[in-house]
Amino acid sequence: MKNIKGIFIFTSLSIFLFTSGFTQKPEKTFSLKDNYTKAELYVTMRDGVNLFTVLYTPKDTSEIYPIIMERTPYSCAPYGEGKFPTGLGPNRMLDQEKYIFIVQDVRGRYKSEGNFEEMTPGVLNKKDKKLVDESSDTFDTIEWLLKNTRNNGKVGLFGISYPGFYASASLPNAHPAIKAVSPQAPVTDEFIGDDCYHNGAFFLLDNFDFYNYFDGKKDSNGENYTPVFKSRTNDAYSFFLKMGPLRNSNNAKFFNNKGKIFSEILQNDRYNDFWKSRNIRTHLNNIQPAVLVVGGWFDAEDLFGALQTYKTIEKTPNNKNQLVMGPWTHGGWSSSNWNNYASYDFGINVNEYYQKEIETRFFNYYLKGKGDFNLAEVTVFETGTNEWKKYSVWPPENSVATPFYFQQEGKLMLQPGNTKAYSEYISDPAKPVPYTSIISGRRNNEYMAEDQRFAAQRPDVVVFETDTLMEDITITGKIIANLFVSTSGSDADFIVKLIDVLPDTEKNPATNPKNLQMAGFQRLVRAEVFRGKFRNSYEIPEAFIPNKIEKISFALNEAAHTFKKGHRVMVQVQSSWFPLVDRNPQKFIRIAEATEKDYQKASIRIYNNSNLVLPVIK
Ligand code: PG9
Repeated sequence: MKNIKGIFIFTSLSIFLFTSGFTQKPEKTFSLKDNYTKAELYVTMRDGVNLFTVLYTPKDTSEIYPIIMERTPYSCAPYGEGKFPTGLGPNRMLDQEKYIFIVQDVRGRYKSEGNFEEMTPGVLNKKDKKLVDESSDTFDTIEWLLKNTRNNGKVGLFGISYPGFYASASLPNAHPAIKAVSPQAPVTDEFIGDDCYHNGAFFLLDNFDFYNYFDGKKDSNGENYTPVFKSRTNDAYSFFLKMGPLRNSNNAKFFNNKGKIFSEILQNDRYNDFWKSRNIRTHLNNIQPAVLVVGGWFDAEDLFGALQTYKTIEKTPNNKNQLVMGPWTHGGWSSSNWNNYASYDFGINVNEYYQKEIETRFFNYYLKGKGDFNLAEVTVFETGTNEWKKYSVWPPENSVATPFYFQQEGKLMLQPGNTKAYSEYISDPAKPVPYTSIISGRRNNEYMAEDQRFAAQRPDVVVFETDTLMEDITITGKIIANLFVSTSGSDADFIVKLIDVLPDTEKNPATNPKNLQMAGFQRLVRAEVFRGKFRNSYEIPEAFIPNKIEKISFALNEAAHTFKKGHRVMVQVQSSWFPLVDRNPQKFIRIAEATEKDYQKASIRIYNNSNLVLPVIK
C-alpha cells in the first residue's frame, strides 16, 4: 500500500491493494512462479471490445481445475508475463489449492478497451444482441475461458468493494458454468448507503479521494493513471473547511470541471434515474449459483452493500445464499491477521477461521466438490462478547424491535417521555462537528468505533444515556431512528450515533500504544446520517417549514453487539459530521449551487418522544 503521509492518495486503489489478496505475504514455501504459468491476452466481447485478461494456470497438469475469476477497475498489475503478484485468489490458502485464476481489467480501465462507466447500469432486456453490461462481459469472458483453457467447466467469482460489484454483476442471467460467487463488501447502491451518498448526504472525503483517482488520465500504455489534481494536507477538517461551499470542489485547485464521474455524482443530488439505473439490487432476481456475501461491521464504505445484497438475493426461492459479517474494516477479512481493531481486542485471529473454514471451503466445495460446506445461513461476529454467532435467519427471530426513548436531562429510557419537551442546539456550518478526534489528511479508518467523548463535549451534540445496565443487552439486526425534529432553517442533516459506554472502572489494556483511556470510553457501535430534505422521498426533496415539528425515520444499517452489564447505552444526535459528509447549508437549495452566504446557522430541536429502535435479543 502506498502510504504517503499527508497526501490525499487514492484510497480506493490503495485500500483495494491492501485489503485484497494482492499484498498478503505468501507462504515462504509456496512460490506462485514455481506453481503457476502466467499468460496475458485480450478476450473479445460481443460488441467487439477487447478486455485485457490475465490467466494463471497451475503447472501441475495431473488434474483438471476450476476457474476463479476477479474482474476489477483497479488493474491486473503487475503487468508482464514474467511478473507475479504476491497472491492470486481471495486468500493464500486458495492459491495453494490450485485453480485457474483469472484477473480482468473491466471495460475502459487500465489495459482494456471501451468506456468505463461508474457502476455500469445493467441492461435488463438485451434484445439488441450487441447491448452490453458487466453481466454480459462476464458471460462472454466465461464462454471464451471454457473453450480456451483446460478446465472442469465450473467457474467461481469473487471481489471486494468495486470488484465486489462486478462479482454481483455476474449473477443476473448468470452463465450456467458459474457455480459459486462471493460478493464481498459489494458496492450496491451509491445514493442510499454505499460510498458516494448515505441517505442523500454527500460523502465529501471519500468522493474527493475516489474520483480524483477514477477520473484521472490513463497513461498511454494503460498501466497507470495520473490523478486529476495534486492536493496535500495533514488535516482534512481544515482543508475542506477552507475549500468553502461544495461548489468550490470544481475550482482550479481541485476538480476544475475535469472530473467526469465526480461531476455526475455531485450533480445527481437526489434519487433519480442516474442512481436507480445503477442500483444492482433491481437485477438480483432468480439467482441460481451459490452465493457467499461477506461484509465488515466497521466498513466505512460498503457495509450497506453487503447487508442489502444478501437481503435481496434471499428473495429468490430455494437460493443458496449465505451471509458472513465480521469485525472488519473494508476488506479486512483478506489480510492474514485480524486480532484487533481500534480499541477492540478480539483475542483470536478472526481471519484464520474465516479464510480456512468459510472462504476456502466455499470455493472448494462448489467448484471442486471437495469436502463439505455446512456453514450456517448467517455467521456474524458479535462485538462486545467477541464471539462468532450462527443464525438460520437474519435478523434472528428472537430479536425484538425495542424503542429507546429520548427524555429530559439526557435520559434514554424504555418508556416515552413528555412529548412537549426538547433538546436544542445551534448547528453552525462554520464550525461543523468533526467525525473524528484525529487530525489526519485521510479518513480515520477507526472512526466507526472511536471514543465519542470529543463530540459529547460540544454544545451542538445532544446526548441521551441509560442508567448502568443491570444485565447484558444484545442487539442483533436492524437499527431504526425515529426523530421528531424542527429547525429554524429550511434543511438540516441529522446524524444519530449508538454508543456503548464503558464503566468508570474499565482498565486500560496492558500494552497501550494508542494511549486509550478506557474508563468511561464512549465506543461508537453504529452511526448514520440523514439529509432532512429527503424525509418524505429520496426523489423529491422538500424544504422544512421553520420551527415546524417533522418526523424523520431512517435505518442505521445493522449490528450484532452486546452491551455488557455495568455498561450504559448512549445515543448522540448532531447535525454535521465533517468532512466525512459535506456541510448542509441548512437552507433548502441545491447544495452544489450554494454560495458562502447560503450557509447559515440553525437552531435545531430534538423532541423527547424521538427514539432509537434496537433489535434486542429476548
Ligand atoms: N468502495 C470503493 C469505491 C466505490 C466507488 C467508487 C470508488 C471506490 C472501493 O473501495 O472500491
